[in-house]
Amino acid sequence: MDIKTVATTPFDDQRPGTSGLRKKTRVFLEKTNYLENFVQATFDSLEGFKGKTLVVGGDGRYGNKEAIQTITRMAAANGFGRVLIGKYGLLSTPAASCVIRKYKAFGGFILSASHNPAGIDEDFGIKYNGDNGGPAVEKITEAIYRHTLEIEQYLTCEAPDIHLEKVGSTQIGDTEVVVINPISDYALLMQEIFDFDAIRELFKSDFRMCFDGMSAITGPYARAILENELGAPKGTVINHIPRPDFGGGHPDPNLTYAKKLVSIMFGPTPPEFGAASDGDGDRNMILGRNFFVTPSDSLAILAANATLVPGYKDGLAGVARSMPTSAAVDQVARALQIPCFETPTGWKFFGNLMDAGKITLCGEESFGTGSDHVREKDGLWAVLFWLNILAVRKCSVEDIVRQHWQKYGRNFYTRHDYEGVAKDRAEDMMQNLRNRLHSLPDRVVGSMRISYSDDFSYTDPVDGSKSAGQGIRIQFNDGSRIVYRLSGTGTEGATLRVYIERFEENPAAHRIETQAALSDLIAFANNIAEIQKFTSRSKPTVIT
Ligand code: VG1
Ligand code: CO
Repeated sequence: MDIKTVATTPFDDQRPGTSGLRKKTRVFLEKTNYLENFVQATFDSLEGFKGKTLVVGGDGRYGNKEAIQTITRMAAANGFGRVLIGKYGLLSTPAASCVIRKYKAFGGFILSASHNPAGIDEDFGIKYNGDNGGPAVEKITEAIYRHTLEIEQYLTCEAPDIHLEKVGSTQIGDTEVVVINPISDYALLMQEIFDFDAIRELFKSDFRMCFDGMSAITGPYARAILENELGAPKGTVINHIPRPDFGGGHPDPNLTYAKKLVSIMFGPTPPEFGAASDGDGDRNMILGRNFFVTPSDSLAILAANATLVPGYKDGLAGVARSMPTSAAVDQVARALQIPCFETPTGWKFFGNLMDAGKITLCGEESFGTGSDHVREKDGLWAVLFWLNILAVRKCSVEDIVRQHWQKYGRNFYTRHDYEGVAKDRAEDMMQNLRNRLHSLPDRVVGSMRISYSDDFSYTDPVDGSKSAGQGIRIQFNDGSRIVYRLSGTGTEGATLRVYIERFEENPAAHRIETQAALSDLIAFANNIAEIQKFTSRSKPTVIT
C-alpha cells in the first residue's frame, strides 16, 4: 500500500458539539479537507489503535457513502488492522454501538446529523465513539478540537472503492475491510433482552401498531425485527426505505415532525400503539391511541416496569436522566430504592455510569432512552420495551400511563425551542440571566416560591471530571423547575431551549392539558429571561 501524506490547513470551526461535528452539507463539500481534517485529528488524538478494528457507517444521508470511502482509506493509511462497515454503508447509532462492543473494536465513526434534515442544502455530521461503544468522552473531543486547530497533514492511500452492497472481505494493504450485516447483530441483541415469544403472541391477537421509519435509518431494522421476526403484519413499518434526503422530511420523532404517524394515531381508526425513530435511530417517540407519552414519562414507566422484561428481570442497578429531563424517573427510583443520577445533556455522561455498573436505564427529555445493552440511546429498543410491557400487561398505552401517574404523581412537562436565533443575542440573554441568578431565590410565582437558582455543573462520580455551565436552573419549593440552555447540535445560529416542569400529585388534576397546566410557569420563564426582547420572537419555533 502506498501511503500518501497530504498537506492541509486547519479550520477554526470544528469544535464537536453535544453529539459530534454537525455542519451544513455544503461546508463539508466546499471546504477542502473538512472531513479529512476531522478524521485525522481524531486519529491524532487516539493512542494504540495500530492493528485494531475501526467501525464505520452512517444513517444513509447525502454524502454518507463517499465519506465512508474516504475514512476507510485514511484508516488503512493510519494503520488500523481492520475496518468493519455496515452493508450499503448503513449503521444506526445504536447498531454501531452494538457492533463496536460485539467485535471489540477500538472505536468507530458514525456519519450522521441525527434528527437534522439531510441533503445537499441540509446537514451532515460525523461523531467518534470509543471502545465502550459510547460517544467519545470530553477529554477526547477536546483533543480532537485542539488537533483540528493545528493540523498540517493527513494520511491516505490509493485504493479502489469498497463494494458496500456486498457482505464480504477485501484488503487494502495490510488492512482487512469487511462489509457486515449489522441488522442481524442488532436483532440478536434485542432477542437476548426481550420476550420475543410474548410479543409474537401479541401480534397474533388483533393488536396492531404503526412504526414510522421517517425515511431514515431505522426502517430496515424495524422491518426485520417487527415484521419478519415478530410477525407484525406487512405495512406495520411506514416510510421504511432510508433516503439520502430522508424523503425531504425532518426525521425528528415528535408531534410536529412525525406528521404521518401523528395523523394515523390521532385519526379515526388508530392502531393500539405508534412509534417513530429519528435520522440515526437513537431517538423514539411513543404514542397510544390519541395519546402522546412524553419521553420523560416513558423513561419513568420503563423503569417502573423493567422487571417484566427478561433482560431486566433482576431489577435495575440505578437510573439516570439528563438535568433538563423531568423528575418523573426520580419518583420511581425513590420507590424502588435505587440510585438516580442527574447528568448534563448528551449521552456521553451516561456511559461512565454504565461502565461502572452504577446504572441500568437512562434517558433524556429529547426522545432518547437507553440501557446498558449498548452505550447510545436506542430508538427501536425503547419500542420493543414498550411492546414487551404491553404484551405482559395487556392494557392500552394510555392505561399504563394513567395508572403510573396515579401511583407516582404526574410531572407536567414541556420544552419550548427558539430555533435560528442570532448567536450573540442568545448568549447575551443567558449571560443576563446568569448575572441575576442570586436575586431570584424567594421570589413568589402563584403559590410557588423559588428555592434556588444556579448554572448546573456536574462532577462525574466515576472519573471526577467536571463539566460547568450546563444550563441555568430555577428551582421552586414544590418541585417545579425552569431550565434554560443553548443547543449544542444546531447548525444555524443558536437554538434556545426552555424546559418547564411542574409536579402534580392529585389525580383529579392529571387530565389538564399540559400547556395550560404550566401556563403560569411559562409566562414567568418568558418574563424573567426577557426572551422576546433578546430573541425578537413572540413564540417558540417548536413546542414538545
Ligand atoms: C440535543 C438534545 C440532547 C441530545 C442531543 C443528541 O442536544 O437536547 O438531549 O443528547 O441532541 O441527540 P442539544 O444540545 O441540541 O440540546 V441525537 O438524536 O443527535 O443523537
Ligand atoms: Co439521533
